Amino acid sequence: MTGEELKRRAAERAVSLVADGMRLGLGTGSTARHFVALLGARVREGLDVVAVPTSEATRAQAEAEGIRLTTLDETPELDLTVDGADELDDRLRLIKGGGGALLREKIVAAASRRMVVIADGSKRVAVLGRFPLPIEVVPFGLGATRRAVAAAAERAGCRGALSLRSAPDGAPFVTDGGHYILDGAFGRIEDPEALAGALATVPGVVDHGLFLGLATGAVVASEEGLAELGR
Ligand code: ABF
Repeated sequence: MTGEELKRRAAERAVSLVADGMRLGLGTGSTARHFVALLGARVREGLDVVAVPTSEATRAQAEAEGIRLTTLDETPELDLTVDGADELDDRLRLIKGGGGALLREKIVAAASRRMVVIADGSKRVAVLGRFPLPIEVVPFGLGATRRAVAAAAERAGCRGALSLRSAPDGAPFVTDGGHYILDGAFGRIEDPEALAGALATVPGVVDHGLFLGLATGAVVASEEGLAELGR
């Protein structure tokens, strides 16, 4: 089975968790894209849901699929968010933000009663950190913020290169919120809570890709079948 087929499998299972009348959060990335496409098919068959997209890319896809959209101002509490991840561990701690949408993804996940991660088996790790940690920062003061991020990470036992993410044209990648992203190649993050706490103290850091205590469940598809964690 190809990676895309595995992602689609996980997305199919997640679509079966959606019921009439639900208020949904729609994730971003190639796995979430399968979910949005499958959800669109269900909507065209008569399923009645409203949804908040976590990125402009997902908004465009959901609109094209005919999914009714809302905002967190109109609908501040959601029933279920389904989103991908770059890594997840057995305690449902995540690294997200490889696609650059981590800030909206985290706001939407935090507004949801349930957040279910969909992923192929390659995303499951024993210890987070193989995937560089995305850290969203304000462009003003970048040099100083970068030094402060490195110092904060070191206090939490994490060292490694912090690279400013680039767009395909070589300019800095700019998020939907108008911010930059530093990718922290820390290697094993032994204490994600300590790192999250340290990063939160740095002025200029808007948010980071450690999602701790937000995911309530996961559907992970591999050649062996579907593994479901949490709820
Ligand atoms: C979003 O998309 C991100 O938080 C994560 O970075 C990425 C995962 O993408 P994919 O499903 O394409 O691997 O969920």
